[in-house]
Amino acid sequence: QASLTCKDILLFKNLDQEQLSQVLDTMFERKVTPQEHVIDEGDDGDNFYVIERGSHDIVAAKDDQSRCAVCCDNHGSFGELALMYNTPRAATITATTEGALWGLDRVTFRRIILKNNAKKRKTYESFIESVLLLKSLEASERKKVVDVIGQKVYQDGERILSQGDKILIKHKIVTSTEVNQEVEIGRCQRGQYFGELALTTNKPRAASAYAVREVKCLVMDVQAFERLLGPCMDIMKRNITHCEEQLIAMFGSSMDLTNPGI
Ligand code: 1OR
Repeated sequence: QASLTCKDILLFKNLDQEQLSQVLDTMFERKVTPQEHVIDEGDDGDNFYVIERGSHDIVAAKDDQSRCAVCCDNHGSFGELALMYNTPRAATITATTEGALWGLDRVTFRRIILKNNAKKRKTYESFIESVLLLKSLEASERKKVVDVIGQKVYQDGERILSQGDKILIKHKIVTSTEVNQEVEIGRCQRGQYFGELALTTNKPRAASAYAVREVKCLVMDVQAFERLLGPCMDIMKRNITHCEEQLIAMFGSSMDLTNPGI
């Protein structure tokens, strides 16, 4: 069923009940077979797709010679960029197995999802402006960041992220110095962030984070961020000195970044 498959789709998260029902009612099923091109780079955008099952290759031309490719297994979505920003398709998507997709047409996507996103932008724009990590982005890029964040609330004491987790933030940050013993290393306040280290370095989480009282986080979907703005690392590199200062403040030395000691 479309509703089950779509429950974790970020772009649907801010919809109210009525909007969500409208979207789900409009979605149609599309079966795909191996080697079928679901989307061709450069085409105009017709539909947004949510994956019910099946694997897909996603290939985007980086420059004249090089391409970058990822594969997508049994979950996730694609085809939002052309519809959101009125741009040609940014990648070619080919089914590699038999599969099924839920499609949403451009008109409904723009009428409901985009309208909702405009509201979300108004709510978060000034907050995003204040986040240091995103200062290296251009203003137009920062606007787009709002499109790839969702909101999540954590209760007092709840673990927000775990040390050692392979990829994937607000208050207390804890690291272990001895086996199984956690020591508080700092607290984050409004406008600060955490969790970016594992994104830019591809290392396991260097520390755990727990909520102190109720905490409201804006959570950024890394994959969506990368699709939209290019690999995180390249973006963060624009601001590398600032990043390093932060790391040194957090860990004592930037060496710990490459070897979190887990
Ligand atoms: P679209 O409407 O442009 C192609 O149609 C879709 O592929 C695109 O929306 C995204 O949903 C999805 N770069 C661009 N588009 C991507 C990427 C991507 N991944 C998935 N899509 N990159 C990943 C590697 C191919 C490049 C990241 C730097």
